[in-house]
Amino acid sequence: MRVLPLASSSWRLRDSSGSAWLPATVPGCVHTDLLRAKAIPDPLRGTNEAGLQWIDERDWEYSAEFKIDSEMLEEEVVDLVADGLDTVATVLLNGKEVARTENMFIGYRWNVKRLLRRGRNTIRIRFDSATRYIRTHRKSHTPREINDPVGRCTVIRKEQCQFGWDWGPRYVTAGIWRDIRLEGWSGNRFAGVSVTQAHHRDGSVTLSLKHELVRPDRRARCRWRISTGKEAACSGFGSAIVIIDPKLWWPSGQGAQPLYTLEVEVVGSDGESIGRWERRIGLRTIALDRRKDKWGESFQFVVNGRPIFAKGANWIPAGTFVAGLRRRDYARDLEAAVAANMNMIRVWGGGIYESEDFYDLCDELGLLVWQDFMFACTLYPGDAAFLASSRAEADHQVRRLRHRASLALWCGNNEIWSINHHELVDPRKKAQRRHYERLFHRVLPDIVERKGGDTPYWPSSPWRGDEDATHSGGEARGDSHYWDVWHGRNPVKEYEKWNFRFASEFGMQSYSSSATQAMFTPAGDRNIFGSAMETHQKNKGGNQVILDYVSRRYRFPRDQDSLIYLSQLNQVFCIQTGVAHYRRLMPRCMGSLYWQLNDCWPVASWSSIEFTGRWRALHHAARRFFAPAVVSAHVPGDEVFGLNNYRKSTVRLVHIHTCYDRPAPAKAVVRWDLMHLDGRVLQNGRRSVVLQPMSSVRQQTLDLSGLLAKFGRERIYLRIALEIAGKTLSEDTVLFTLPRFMDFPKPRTKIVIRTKEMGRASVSFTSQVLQHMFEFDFPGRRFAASDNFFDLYPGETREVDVQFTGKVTPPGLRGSITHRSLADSY
Ligand code: BMA
Repeated sequence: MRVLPLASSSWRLRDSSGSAWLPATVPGCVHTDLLRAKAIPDPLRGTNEAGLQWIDERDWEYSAEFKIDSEMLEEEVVDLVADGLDTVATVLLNGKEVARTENMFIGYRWNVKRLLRRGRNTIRIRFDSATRYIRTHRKSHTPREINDPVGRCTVIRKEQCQFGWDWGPRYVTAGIWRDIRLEGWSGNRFAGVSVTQAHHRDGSVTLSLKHELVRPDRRARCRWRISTGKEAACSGFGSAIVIIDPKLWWPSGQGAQPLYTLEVEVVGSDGESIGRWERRIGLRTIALDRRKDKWGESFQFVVNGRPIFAKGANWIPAGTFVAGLRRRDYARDLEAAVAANMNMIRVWGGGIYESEDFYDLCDELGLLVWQDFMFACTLYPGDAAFLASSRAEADHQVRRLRHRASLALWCGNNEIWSINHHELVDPRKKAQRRHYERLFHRVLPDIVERKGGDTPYWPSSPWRGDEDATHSGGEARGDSHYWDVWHGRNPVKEYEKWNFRFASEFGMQSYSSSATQAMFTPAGDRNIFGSAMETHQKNKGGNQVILDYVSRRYRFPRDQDSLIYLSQLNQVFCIQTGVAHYRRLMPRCMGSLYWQLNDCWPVASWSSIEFTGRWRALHHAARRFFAPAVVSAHVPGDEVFGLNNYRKSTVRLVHIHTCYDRPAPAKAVVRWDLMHLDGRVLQNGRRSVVLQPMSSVRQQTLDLSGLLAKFGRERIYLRIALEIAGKTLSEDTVLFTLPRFMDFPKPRTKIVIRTKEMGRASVSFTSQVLQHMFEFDFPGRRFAASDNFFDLYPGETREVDVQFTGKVTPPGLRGSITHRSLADSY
């Protein structure tokens, strides 16, 4: 195979109506090219979004010249290979049309030999306006819109959140968004290998290789070589590889992630090599285990025979413009996911099938991937052309990703069933149901079954395996999205009302830090109801919802920075309530993926990592509540407000639970201290326990009715902790009333800063009183801290490691450190 890269040619771009040519980047897109050429202001800044909507009304043209030598032309076939064209493209070589495309997610390949000539050639790709395509195609498809403010984005196979989402801007872009090249070959072409694994009782593994050739050759054979990099490689001939002593791949927290490099060469019946294929694979089995049990039907991922409680979050595209995102862009957030003790990421269906870098990282880090097909929320058309295009897309993506160690599930779509359930079961709307079923119950599962190796398929998220879309259905089977808290504005306690089998979405918004807001608007323009901030709050009424939940729990903030801080504390409170509940439910519930891990621009959103990479309070908390060994409290009852604001509390008992998901048992100590805000210990206790793998145990129940009555629920708190080998691995603070009713003493903090080598510092904090959700910052500096947003207990010193980018000195750090806790917010 002879390859001529085209992405590195010098590309130019112009508006097809004949504007001047601008330099272009491939892979890239129109918006980022225009920005680079200073032809538009920064799309992520201020209110620029509204003024840049003209871009998608135009047609755009990319052009480049390249040289071809005679050797390439001596090949029998020369394919033009485009891994991604976004989206309505006409491809021309030397002025002749090669093809037209209308699906961003298909990798295309056309034999263009007859159009090429030795020496200079020209390639031109014209992108027609996708919004015009939408206006002129499938006019009869007019579904109820869920996210697209203009409408009908589901008629085109293009990244759906480009059309606007409740956390992202509307930038309908165009461009060559993945690699493009020429591939010359003769005789035959080796198109890929499907590798399936059989894990035997004796521990050995057999890999079965099924090679795919463009021209059938029944006598073609595989020559293979497999190595881990550490041990001597093994090689052989044939379609089966037996590995006697396999090093198994595990999700993070369950074991190591050894990856084997598998090289396969296919030798044709003429004895000539047809081509080579090389990928990294992991030896593991992954099953979605759905078996009848006492609650209904299980929904759990089983890896190498071991049920895994899925801990993680939902992934959206890592940028507003996805072309050209690099490994380091993905590494930042995926490494942060693992640092927060996650083991699963759900690639949500309104974005893109991610790049190889993304899945490389998931394989290396041990992040299981729940992979949606890219269909989300709104109903899709079902005409033959649409289905054929979706089939080709699925075929391309399944074959591209099937060897991935991390790939745990293919899921048909995001929420189309649950959101449109009423229409889909409506007997008067049979065609819609038919279209839905064809795509998600026939076309996609068929491809996964035939081409996807061992990866399971699940038609939608959420889905129950039948028509039931109720919460109680999710208590028996399938996966659930729970949005009664946030969208439904229900009390946060209602997370505990439902015993879901698998919680694949639930979320609470907060504001990005002011450091991240500075990316899009100056300090003087950050009033949350002003237009810059509202442009960066996409959920309709989102600000009101944040304020609503914040005001239920906290005092009126003294300034906007305090509001941002409180919005983040509230987000922690909500998601922690949910996750702790789902983990306590184990093994009935076997997964908890919150909405959402990351952002695609600086915005108020449900994410735990801001667009700049800064961790919101939630991400620090996630590291704690997803830890392998945790202690958590279940406090039944609630504080309720009756007529005329009369307040009553039914809180009395505290159940202290441990949840543990490491593979080996551990001896531990559960401790509790009932504290008065003035520092007195009112009652305490400890209990030695043995934590069994995959266990959730109620270890202790305290009846605090007497002490609550005696000291007042506003003045006491319970501190719970879990120790293993003398080290506190998990701790938490339980409050018995809303924090706004508590008189947290005004704190003073002693800070000691010691710098170490290479921009590292250790910072220790001591306070004489409880400081709830203590946060520190070094404004203007970039740093990563081993912890933040924690409770600082009276008389104790908390030491935190901080890694700065750049040199630091103790006086410099002392001069810039800021800190606060809840008592400073009002
Ligand atoms: C879920 C997702 C997204 C959405 C999020 C927040 O339902 O699937 O479509 O962005 O909620 O509303």
